[in-house]
Amino acid sequence: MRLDLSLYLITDPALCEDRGLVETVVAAVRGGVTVVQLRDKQASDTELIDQARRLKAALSDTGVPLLINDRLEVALAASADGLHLGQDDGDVAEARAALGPEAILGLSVQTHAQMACLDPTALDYLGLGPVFATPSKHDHAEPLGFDGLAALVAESPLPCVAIGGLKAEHVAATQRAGAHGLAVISAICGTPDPERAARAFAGPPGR
Ligand code: TZP
Ligand code: MG
Repeated sequence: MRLDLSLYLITDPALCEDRGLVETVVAAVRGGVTVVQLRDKQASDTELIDQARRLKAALSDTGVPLLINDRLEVALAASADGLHLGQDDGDVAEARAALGPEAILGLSVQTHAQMACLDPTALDYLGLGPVFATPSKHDHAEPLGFDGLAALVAESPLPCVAIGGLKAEHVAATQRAGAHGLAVISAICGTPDPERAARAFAGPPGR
């Protein structure tokens, strides 16, 4: 499946609660989201597999890939399009071997040391951040700012998506830093109109 990192939505169960997970994601995809990552630290594997299957069915006609955060077994059981791993979430080579060559595999990178020791042949993209401090992730690393982001992107052998406190107003600065896209939780999930919130990342109509 083609990977377009332009607008990468990460789900948050609390922020999607009112509207429902599937409805929130479908609306956001109508608004222009190009990748969806299912992220829920509290759900059991069984619950997450069920959510992933429902999301996969809802996205089936859109060409938008569904990735699973952290949990290889869930990605496999739900036939998701891929997996996103943090630095402590398991071995990239093992995940690639289990998922196969066609799956999308991403890795979070926060530092130059992490960038220097990753294996680009096993990965499709990197998530770089946080750009800004954010309440959406507990214990996140020191924020990079756009200069720090640009310095990491410059060393990356793979396409990069920036993350952490990003809003529609940050699209231009993120592109100037060299990232291929923005990954967001609250700027889309935490809004009353996820479709409209996603659309804002494409800029004003007619631009
Ligand atoms: N990883 C680094 S920051 C972050 C994750 C999962 C949370 C991003 O959420 P938000 O609401 O877009 O700042
Ligand atoms: Mg993780």
